[in-house]
Amino acid sequence: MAFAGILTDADIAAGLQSCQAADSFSCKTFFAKSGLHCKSRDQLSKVFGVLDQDKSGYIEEDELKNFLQNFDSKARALTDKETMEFLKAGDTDGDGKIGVDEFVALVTKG
Ligand SMILES: [Ca+2]
Repeated sequence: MAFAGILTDADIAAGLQSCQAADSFSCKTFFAKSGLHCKSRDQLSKVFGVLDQDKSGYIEEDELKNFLQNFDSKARALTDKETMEFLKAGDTDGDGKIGVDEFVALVTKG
């Protein structure tokens, strides 16, 4: 199943392949391998809507932990270390969660 009609199965497989081992996840690598980094703001807003599982308008720590499972239900959860690094990378205003603008900036920054 292609993710929100935005990524192909091959894109998703390439992204997941890059972070199979515990503590090997890098959001920058995942976004590059999956091709998310070159999607439009509209498309990334849709992706954000999927990742924001409780529709709070933010991606919180527990949602980051389950990030990979949005792409493949059999994927692993992120470790606490990976989750904190992901949050730190995206949370530029320091409120402890990632908003849509922060998400788009995080994904598309080279
Ligand atoms: Ca949320």
